[in-house]
Amino acid sequence: MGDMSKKYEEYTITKDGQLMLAKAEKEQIETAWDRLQAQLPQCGYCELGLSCRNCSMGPCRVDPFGEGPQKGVCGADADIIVARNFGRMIAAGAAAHSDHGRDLVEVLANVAEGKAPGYEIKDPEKMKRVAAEFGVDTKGKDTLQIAQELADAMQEEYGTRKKRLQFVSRVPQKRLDTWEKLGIVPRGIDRETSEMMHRTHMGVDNDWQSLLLHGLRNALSDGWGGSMIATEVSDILFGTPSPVTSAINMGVLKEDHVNIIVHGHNPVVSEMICQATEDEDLVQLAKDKGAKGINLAGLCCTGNELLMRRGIPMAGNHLMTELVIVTGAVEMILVDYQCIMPALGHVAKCFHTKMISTSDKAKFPEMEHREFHPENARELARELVREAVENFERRIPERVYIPVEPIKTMSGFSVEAILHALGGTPDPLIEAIKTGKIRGAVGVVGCNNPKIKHDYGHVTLTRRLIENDILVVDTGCAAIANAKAGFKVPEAVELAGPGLREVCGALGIPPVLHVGSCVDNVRILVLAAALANALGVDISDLPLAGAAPEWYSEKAVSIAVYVVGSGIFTVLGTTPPILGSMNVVKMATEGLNDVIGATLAVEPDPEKAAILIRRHIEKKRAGLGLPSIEV
Ligand code: SF4
Ligand code: MSK
Repeated sequence: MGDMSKKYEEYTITKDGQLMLAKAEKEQIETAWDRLQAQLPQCGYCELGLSCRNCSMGPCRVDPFGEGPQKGVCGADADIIVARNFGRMIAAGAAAHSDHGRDLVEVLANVAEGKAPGYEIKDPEKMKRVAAEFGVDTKGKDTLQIAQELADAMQEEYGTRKKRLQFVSRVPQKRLDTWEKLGIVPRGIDRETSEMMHRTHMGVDNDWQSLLLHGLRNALSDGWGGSMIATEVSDILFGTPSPVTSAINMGVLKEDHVNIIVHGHNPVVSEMICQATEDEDLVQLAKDKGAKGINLAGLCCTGNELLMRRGIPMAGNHLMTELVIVTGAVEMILVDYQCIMPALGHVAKCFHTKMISTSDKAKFPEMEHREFHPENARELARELVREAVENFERRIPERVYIPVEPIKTMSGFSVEAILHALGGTPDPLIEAIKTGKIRGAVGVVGCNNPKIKHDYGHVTLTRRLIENDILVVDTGCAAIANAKAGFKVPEAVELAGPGLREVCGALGIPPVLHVGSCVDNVRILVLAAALANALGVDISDLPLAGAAPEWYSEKAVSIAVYVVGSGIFTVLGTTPPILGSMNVVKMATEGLNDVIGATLAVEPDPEKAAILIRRHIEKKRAGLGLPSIEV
């Protein structure tokens, strides 16, 4: 496979990816890269955001060269069409994260009612803290009673009756003042998404600026609402992460074990699968079938959830999800929702791998649907693990190819864990920033996209940042890329600049901290708010930035917009479909600075993105009166 894999160096920087792409080619298995080629050239109107199909007078398009039509049938021009399309991307992303949060709140309520065997409250102390924020009186009440009242209060967040979301109380006052002045304080989680869909219906909001403002509010209802609920309730139910060591890349699959993989985003199913793989009778069954045991691994953000909390090994990120099946070593993949390519079932058909969909809202071609609910989760998880074990006999050993050895990685850096590592307060971090040992911090987040060389954007940007004494916190598929590159072990401080090396070395932590899955980007917001409050400044004054070098999903758009709305400059590696409107582009990349104190930038080259970010960080340092350098 070695020679054949050379040509795939253009597709991915990862050895396992290159080798598996070569195997896929040899076995004539189609991947996302092949399908991208088949799509080229992609529609230019859509790329620019200039096509609209919001009603049946259309579909319409606006000619970017000024020669063809300049307005849709209804009269919408380029600015309106681009802003409406962008707004709908935000709404879809916010809806995905927030509905994920709602599912967790429902499990919390079921636990409280005793209807979720196998689930429990793993972090009652955190639950009490969050309950207090929601005004739940915890005195004299037992854990389940508090869980019920907190679940009820959280469900209220989704509706329309409130004037502002509860977690807005975590926002520094100066930031909140800005939101109030602009009228973008998020009210109800579903309300803001629903209002975006209303505004973008034909004949409603036809002012591109007002559409963009609501885009900010909608995204903030995700960041400080739905996603924040998802993260906090996951911690309450499954435990708040603390540092843990594990392994990563396709080498985590084991030739002599039954391999089961969980993929998607919501830990509700995977936590139960994890428990079942440890059941002694099922492990014994695996041994009876000739395997040495049961090996559980993760993909994408469901994998991140298990890695963060339980140190379960991680097989790969978004673009590795098809290739992992091509190893021929996987007995079963269980998916929940989000980022699951509908191609997976077709790839699995070429192997013995069983594909199982588990969510009532996410069904896929060529997958067997076995629906999980809190009441049946424990039993169904056992049933499915048993079936995976039985499937081991169908594996064809000659087709098995596990291409690399795993890499060590450290994970589990929740805000609580970071503060603990710092000795209980953010002061040492603030001190290191003040002296310039750490120049600033950057969240490197987001997906893979076959339009960008796989993992190249994440790894190159992160490498340049840490070399220049900038602490990186990462989530999602970016976090997986950086772990595969070896950045997440304490020894990786050797790759960092002298200041960051000294600080991380003294604390025994890597220079790149894994803070979780996509919804866990809110941990970065919470940390940023804590730093701003400690310094008595706005988040936008801090030497911070965000980056999504290889993003593809609508959720990433919502994240980018709520990060900017929270005051953090953010660089995107792929261009969002807004280039058809210079007004929207100028507002996003310049004008927002006066409005909200932060902007978006687009820079596909991660080397240049690193320079942009370093300049921004030095500018913010100078603004705070801290020593700064020329970049
Ligand atoms: Fe065309 Fe306007 Fe209908 Fe969009 S809303 S499809 S621009 S007529
Ligand atoms: S899984 S949203 S590809 S980060 Fe969260 Fe990865 Fe992006 Fe999905």
